[in-house]
Amino acid sequence: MKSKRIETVLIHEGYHPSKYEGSLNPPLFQTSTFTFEHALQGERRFAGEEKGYIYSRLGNPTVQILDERMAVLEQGEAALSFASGMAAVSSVLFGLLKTGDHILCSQGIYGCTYGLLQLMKEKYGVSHDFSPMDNEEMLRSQLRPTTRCIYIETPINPTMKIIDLEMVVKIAKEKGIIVVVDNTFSSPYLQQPLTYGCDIVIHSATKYIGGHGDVIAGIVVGKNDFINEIRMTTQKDIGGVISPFDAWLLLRGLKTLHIRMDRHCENAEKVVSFLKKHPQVENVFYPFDPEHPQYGIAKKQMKRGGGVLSFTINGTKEDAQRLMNHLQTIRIAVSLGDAETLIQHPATMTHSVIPQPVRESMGIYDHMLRMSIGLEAWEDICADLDQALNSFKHTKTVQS
Ligand code: LCS
Repeated sequence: MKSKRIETVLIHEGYHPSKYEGSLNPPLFQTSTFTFEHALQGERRFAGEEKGYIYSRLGNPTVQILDERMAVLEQGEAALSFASGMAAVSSVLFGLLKTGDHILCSQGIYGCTYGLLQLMKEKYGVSHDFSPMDNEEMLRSQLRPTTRCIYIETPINPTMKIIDLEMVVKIAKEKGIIVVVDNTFSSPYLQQPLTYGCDIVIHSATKYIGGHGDVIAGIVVGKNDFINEIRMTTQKDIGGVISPFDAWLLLRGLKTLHIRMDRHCENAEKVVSFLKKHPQVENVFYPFDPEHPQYGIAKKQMKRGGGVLSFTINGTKEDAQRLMNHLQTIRIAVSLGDAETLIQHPATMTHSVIPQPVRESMGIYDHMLRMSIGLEAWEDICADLDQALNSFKHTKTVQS
């Protein structure tokens, strides 16, 4: 049969009720271990001579359903779920790299991923550089003979800059470099980097995949060989596995990903047009805004612009904080992809571990705010923003 559409895959892939007493929903195998019928069965399972579960750090049926669904959603061969997005990122990087290797990274990444790169440099001798990856020439000039991995966020957290996946893959393939893409901001519904030839996709499933702000989890998708290697090394031996209950919640969240994402995008588009007209707003950053410098690339590789946007105000850091404090419906919180609209101040929150000069070279300024647009009525989100933006009207120091 022809492969199914994404909306159907989100709901059915990897599960059939007939295998589980007709249960419409995948059962939750909330167990740490699995019993063997006899000693030899245990020996065979450990030796890989017989299929079957052993211990939930090594595999669990609920988790396996999630992995199979995610692999198909990202059009990869296999997937692995983790206890957090950072467990996924670190398991991939520690699995791929060794002392002396070099990572070329998009000029902008989540604060804790930045922290991990620093740790890998200082303690394990894996170096990195940041690159805007704006064009082929620039990208080529920043590759070293030791570059083993190109690590990308697109859209970048929180600047919403876009990296051209097709261009990066073309150059990486010439040099045998592995391309890793953190696809958290788009979810597989809006962007599928493996279809452009990228090698590995990572998600903080905490965000859109879970969708309800009640799970911390991560997922990695890629080729069988790589996923098996990670399964048997950094996942098994470092041990950042997902709990069966969290996998179950993610399976529930995935069923509505398409509907939620469409609504997040529709609401974000409305908020973008509202913010762009507001006199207190300096700049708005959203991939599907025709004025976004990489609008053409975003259009090429994303279905829609997503639910996250950032903006700078005509004011100071204190004005940005005052604005946040005036909000009534919008919640002040990090994370994204939830039903609730969230606002945070990257310079003092998600990206505060990055030293200010580096942060500014990435385009993260003190008068910038990031919003994750939720599923409320867009009119209410805009009204809340409007009253909060007007709160510093008469006190602001306009930036030159
Ligand atoms: N990758 C990206 C792009 C992220 O935004 C995050 C978390 C992670 C990886 C790590 O995932 P976690 O371990 O939290 O599941 N980003 C956050 C943010 O922007 N606000 O709060 C967390």
